Order: sequence, then structure tokens, then C-alpha cells
Amino acid sequence: GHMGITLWMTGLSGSGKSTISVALERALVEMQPKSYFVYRLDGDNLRFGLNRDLGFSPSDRKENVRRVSEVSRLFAEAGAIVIAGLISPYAADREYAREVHKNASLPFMEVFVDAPLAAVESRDPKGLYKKAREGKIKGFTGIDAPYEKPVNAEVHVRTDQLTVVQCVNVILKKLDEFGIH
Ligand code: GGZ
Repeated sequence: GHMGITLWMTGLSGSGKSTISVALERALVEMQPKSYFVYRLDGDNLRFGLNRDLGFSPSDRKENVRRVSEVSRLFAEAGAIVIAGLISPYAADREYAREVHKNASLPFMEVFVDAPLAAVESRDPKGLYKKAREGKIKGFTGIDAPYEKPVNAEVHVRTDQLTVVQCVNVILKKLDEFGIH
């Protein structure tokens, strides 16, 4: 069968990782003439199961990314297009995810889901930024915990400037170069 690939979506809370991932998944599943086996991994959701023992310290985030890297690799080995959406704020952790795939000879695409802090903070769908500003959540990414912007991402989408459909199309165009079309 064909080889899978992992798309690693990184960005701030509220940047649009989940929204774009869901839309991208639908586009790939509904693709004509052939549908793809897509598997979506959402950092926030995995924290209820696989990663329920992890918090948001730098070492827990590192372990979070490590586990999701390995799960992504397994699904990609099984032929899936994996769409993994995690804040993954540390460049070294994202590099680890890339290495895991490289060592397994699997393609890997880092997607920077980028919106300025001011934009995500004004959206604040869950009120988490407000709580972080009030000191009710400590170590919140972008407020009092770092987000190291990707410098070598294969794809960079500005979600405050593009629509969801436009972002998905940018990613689909890049996937086309990997033979997925
Ligand atoms: C960042 C936090 C935090 C802190 C809770 N910092 O937008 P959300 O709410 O629904 O998704 C965010 C999610 C981040 O989980 P990840 O597994 O993607 O993070 S990481 O890759 O850094 O391990 C956010 C919520 O958890 N959340 N506390 N302190 N986001």
C-alpha cells in the first residue's frame, strides 16, 4: 500500500489548528476519484486519554509531543495521512517529531498555523487567555509561557488573513508536491 505522511500543525491556542484540521480531513476524505485514509490527532483531546497524566510544564509538553510523534509515526506507517494538532511550543520538540518520521523514512510536513497573539486573544473562544491574564491559569502559551515560532516549516498559513478554505488549499497544494492529490 502507499506510504502515509504526518502533517504537524503547530500554533498558539485559538490559532485555528483544529478548525483547519477538520476541514482538511474532510477535503482529503472526499477527494475524487480516490479518498484517503486520514487520521486526526488533537492535542487537547488526547489529554483526556493517552496523555491524561500530563500537564503543561516544559517537560510534560515535551513528553506530550514525544508520545504524539510516536503515535503519528505508527499511523503513518499504516498508510494514514495523519493530521496532528498540538501547540508544540518548543522547536526542539517539533524537531524530535520530524526525526521520528525521518528515521522511519516517512514524509513529514510542519504546518505553522499562525495568528498574532492579539488576534487569538481577541477571539478567546474558551476564555483561557482572559484567565491567563488574570493569573488564574499559570504558564499559558503566549502569555507567560513561550511559543517558539517555526523557522523551517514546510507550510505557513496566516489564519487572521486567510479564510479556512484558503488555508486548506495552501496545505493541499503542498500535499500535491508529496504526490497526494
Ligand atoms: C496552553 C493550555 C494550557 C496552557 C490548558 N498552555 O485551545 P485549547 O485550550 O482548546 O487547546 C489548548 C490545549 C493545549 O494542549 P496541547 O497538547 O496542544 O499543548 S502542548 O503541545 O503545548 O503540550 C488549550 C489548553 O490545552 N490549555 N492549559 N497552560 N494551552
